[in-house]
Amino acid sequence: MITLPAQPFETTLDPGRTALVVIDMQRDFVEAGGFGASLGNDVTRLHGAIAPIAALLAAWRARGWLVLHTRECHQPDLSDCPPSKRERGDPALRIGDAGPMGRLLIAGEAGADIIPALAPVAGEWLIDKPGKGMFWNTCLQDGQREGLHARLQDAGISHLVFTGVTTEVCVQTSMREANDRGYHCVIVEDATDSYFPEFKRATLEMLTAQGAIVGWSVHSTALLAALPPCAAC
Ligand code: TIU
Repeated sequence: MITLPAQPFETTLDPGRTALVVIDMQRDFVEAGGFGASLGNDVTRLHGAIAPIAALLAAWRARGWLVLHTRECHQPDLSDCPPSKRERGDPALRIGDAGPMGRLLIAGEAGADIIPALAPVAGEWLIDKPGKGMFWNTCLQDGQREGLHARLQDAGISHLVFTGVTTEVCVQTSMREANDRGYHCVIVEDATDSYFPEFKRATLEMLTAQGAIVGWSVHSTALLAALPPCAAC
């Protein structure tokens, strides 16, 4: 087992049974002209997470460990986008409207792609999700709604390391869903970001409070230093 100097106390990861999860590092959230910007957000606030995620991806790839990327996006006919989601608030553009990177949050459009710096490579899982959490309505197989959990179980995954954006929305929802399914969850504090720094800080505190009620947090440098050496490193 790998020992991590985490918050709120030391924890462990099981090498080979730990997947790196990269939540929604899509152009629609990170770049100008996308969904995040349409909600009135300053997308540059998310850019600090890119380099730590890239370093973690390199470490996982060098060891041959599983990597999952998620994308929040909808079908072109919006059949998986409930009106309650599309009609919310007063954005400059709504989900499915045409923007500079194509239709917002629609699968197949340029804005829905993962940013080039963190693009998935062969063998990594790419999970399209219509909600904020990565387990709901993803990896549908034979009409079963819990496909991702079954796939992770089949792959022998027991521990999940969370990164990506935004901390309090899709990362937190996914980590909570995973915790309820029995995964040992760790969030990497500098590899996640929010448009609202105070929300990020509060989320990290609430996830780890009460004796790691949802899981642990760790800095990427401490995580990388704790990983076992490998031939390709
Ligand atoms: N708006 C916001 O902070 N986030 C989202 O809508 N989705 C994700 O967090 N990916």
